[in-house]
Amino acid sequence: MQMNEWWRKSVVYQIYPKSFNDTMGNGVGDIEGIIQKLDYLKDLGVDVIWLTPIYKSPQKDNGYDISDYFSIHEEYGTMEDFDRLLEEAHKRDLKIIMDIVVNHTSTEHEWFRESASSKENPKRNYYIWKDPVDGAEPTNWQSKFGGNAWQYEEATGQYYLHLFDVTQADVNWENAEVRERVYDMMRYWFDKGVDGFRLDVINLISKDQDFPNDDGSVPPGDGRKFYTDGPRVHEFMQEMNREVFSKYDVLTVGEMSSTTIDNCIKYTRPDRNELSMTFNFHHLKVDYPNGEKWTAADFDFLQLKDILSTWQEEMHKGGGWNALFWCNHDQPRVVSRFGNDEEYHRESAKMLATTAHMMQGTPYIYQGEEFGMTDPKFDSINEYRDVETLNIYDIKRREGVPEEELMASIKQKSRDNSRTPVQWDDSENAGFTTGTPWINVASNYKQINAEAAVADQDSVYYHYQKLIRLRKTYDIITHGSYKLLLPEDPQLFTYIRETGNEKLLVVNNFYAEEASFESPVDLSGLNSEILISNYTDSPENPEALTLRPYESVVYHLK
Ligand code: TEU
Repeated sequence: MQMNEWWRKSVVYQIYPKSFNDTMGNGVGDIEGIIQKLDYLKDLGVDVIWLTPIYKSPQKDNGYDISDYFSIHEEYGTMEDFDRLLEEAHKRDLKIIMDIVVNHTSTEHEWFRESASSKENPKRNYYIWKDPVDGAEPTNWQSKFGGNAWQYEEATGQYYLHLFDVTQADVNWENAEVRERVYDMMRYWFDKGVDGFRLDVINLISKDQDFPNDDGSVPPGDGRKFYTDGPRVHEFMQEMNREVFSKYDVLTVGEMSSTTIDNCIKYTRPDRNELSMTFNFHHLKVDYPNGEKWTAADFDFLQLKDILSTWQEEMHKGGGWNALFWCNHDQPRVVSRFGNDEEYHRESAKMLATTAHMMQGTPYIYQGEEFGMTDPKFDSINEYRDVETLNIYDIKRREGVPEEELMASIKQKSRDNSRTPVQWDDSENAGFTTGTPWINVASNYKQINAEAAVADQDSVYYHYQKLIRLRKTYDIITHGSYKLLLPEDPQLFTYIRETGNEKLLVVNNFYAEEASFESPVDLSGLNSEILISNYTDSPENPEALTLRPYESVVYHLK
């Protein structure tokens, strides 16, 4: 494995611009607001900033519905603002990666407007159009945002495919001309100096060209098996790398919906020349009973540590590379989901940070995670903005799901849980805007905000800062092997990293109850040093421990 790429030791900070920092007073975050926080990010110690889409967009899916890849959405600012952000970030030795959405475009993109205008239009085959079958949708595939994945257009009497919202039309990757247009656009941003891409649902771009119905014999029966990690996906990744990525020193991270370990090893093994690393989401479905997202449920702890550990062990063995993350703009806040956002807020947020950051891969910190932002727990559907949440609400209410049951699942699972404005300080609107925020600020902003965290040496913020520094200091975090210990323990998530005669023992109590730990590996004769703990007085010798609520300790042993 080539281990010298810079991104293997980097930590990435994800910014959702709409909710980050508003300097125009229109209630929406903007590029100038990001520039004003670059020193805050530099002090945290991150190396790379990932911007979710800032291109021109109708904002039906907050920018993941792009109508022009070569201009900046006006609410965020201008291209000159972006150029200034890039310059100011690079001055601080901060890299910027952009979010690129090429599985679909907005139906307001000029390509789609031309494609939809007539069957003879030269751009007709830029998208996926099919005739009705028996007077109905061509297949029974389901949109990820609810409902059938095909939309009928009267003008030409055909359906177009949309795996997401009806305003997000899937692009036809079988068309070589389309691929060339996409590569031209990628080169444009790399030639400006952008340091990489996060590629949105990139493993969905190759569809089974027979477009078969899903008979449901292989769950979940929504058609995803006919386009997930599809027939030509690796061919397309290798072409994209050959035509574009290979010509720049960039980080490329693929968002892989419903993927497999084998495919992620193929996407990221250096000799295959595809991507640097991948996000997978299996560990973030352990509170989906029977795979159903929209049912409120506790998470399955044993499944959580089994999935994370299997991915660690198999990707290490296979030469792949993981993006490590607990949350992003699509997921609930991790301290509310897997920790304790009340009595043990600080201890559990630090424990979760340590659990992820001591693993092998490139860690991603989602805006506000670094000081323990929580879910907002909105009670009324009127406070939600997310197209997926609102679509699901309408569909489930029409199906007769009781309002109280439905709102319980939305409160726990909605993507808006991570999209409330960053809580900068205890002033009005948490210092996010002088206007009316596009979505309400969480009510706990006076207690949980960046300013208070930076002023408190024992805050979650400084725990993240220290974890980031440890990654720069100890090669074992980057290169060491991974092995889960005590897999059946109902409270402890404990693993060991090894390289040569050096070990990292990571012991995490995931619950408020005390837990006993007896080391299952022989540690005798090894010198032990605590690298980080979320308590000030954890025992120096790890051989036998009584762990306090959410206690998390990393021992360096040689
Ligand atoms: O997300 C795709 C994705 O897999 C999740 O949105 C998931 O499908 C959804 O939450 C259903 O549970 C990417 C972006 O991160 C997301 O914000 C976009 O909405 C989506 O693609 C479409 O571009």
